[in-house]
Amino acid sequence: MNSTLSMTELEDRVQRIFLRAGMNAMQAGPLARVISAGERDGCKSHGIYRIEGVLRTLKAGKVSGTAKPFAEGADNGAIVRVNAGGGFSNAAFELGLPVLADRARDLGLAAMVVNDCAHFAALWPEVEAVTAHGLAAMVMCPSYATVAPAGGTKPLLGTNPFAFGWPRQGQQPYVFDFATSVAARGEIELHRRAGKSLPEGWAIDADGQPTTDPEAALGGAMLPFGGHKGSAIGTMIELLAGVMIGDLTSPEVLDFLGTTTLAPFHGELVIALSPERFAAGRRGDPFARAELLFEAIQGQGARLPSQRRFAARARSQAEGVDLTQAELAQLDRFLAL
Ligand code: NDP
Ligand code: PYC
Repeated sequence: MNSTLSMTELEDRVQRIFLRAGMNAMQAGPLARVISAGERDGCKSHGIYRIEGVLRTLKAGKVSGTAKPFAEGADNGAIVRVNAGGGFSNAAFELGLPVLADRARDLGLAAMVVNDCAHFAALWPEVEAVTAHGLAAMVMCPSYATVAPAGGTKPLLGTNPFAFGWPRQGQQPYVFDFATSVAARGEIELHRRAGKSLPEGWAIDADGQPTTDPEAALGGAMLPFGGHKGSAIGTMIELLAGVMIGDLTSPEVLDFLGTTTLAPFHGELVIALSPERFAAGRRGDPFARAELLFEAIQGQGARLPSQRRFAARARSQAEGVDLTQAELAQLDRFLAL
């Protein structure tokens, strides 16, 4: 039988787990919010299942639970740089967001570089936060070498998520957010825990042969989505959000950690764009024109990305977040540590 918790109860419980583990409020608060939001929106691969990995990473000394992110560089240019101080990316993002939004409005576009962070989270909370400022957004980061390049057989690229958001007046933004592998690694781990086979085409085993066995997939390599196309986008993310920002690429992250059981440690790139400034009055209001496109998509019976998530959110907000007894017991166990 399942039980429901209100968002406040869930966030409070998750935050207390992290505070008990020695984290400061600056780290624990944003982490509790992002993990609880994952449960609220029906994104189990980045919900409370991630708590265990956070605690493991803290214990292994591969992230600082007491870090205080700080701004780096003092010019007023388009690049806003935040150093996470070895903590989680989420606190650094929250620190840099107001400056990023101001700069993007002033200049037409701005980018936030987050360096030296542990990063395990979904990117849509960040994309949504930028769109709340009336700006379009792109967010990307590497992870650790777990994905074979198209035509290859060994893990090299990360599952490298890419997210995009477009603000909409009076309704939820247009947002997509996905791994550039066929599936996020979290999905493979959840299949393993549930004793379920993977769909075909997700992974290869250590000998480079296709596999539907989650265990063999975790020991082999995941595959990029869309063959050479996903492989190239994954590589672009290594270049822009690894090499270009002076931070680790996915193979370097794996060398640094020596395992994929801890949260990856690298950087992140957040780009904010002002649609009004780019359109500069040509062909009318860009937001109104975007609505025509969304209507045409839905007019064909297709759904917009994030519609499922927003519906799950509305349900959770009305009825509470649904958790199994096993999940609740796990939260209690973490609280008793
Ligand atoms: P999914 O394949 O579950 O979803 C990808 C996106 O596509 C979502 O925005 C989803 O919207 C949308 N979508 C799904 N089906 C349809 C459809 N039929 N029509 C229109 N849109 C659709 O994502 P992944 O498993 O690839 O990634 C899950 C999460 O993992 C992401 O949030 C990502 O940020 C995170 N991740 C994080 C990593 C990290 O290193 N921090 C690494 C890899 C992944 P909806 O949600 O509404 O279904
Ligand atoms: O689900 O692929 C994933 C992932 C990697 C790092 C954080 N999430």
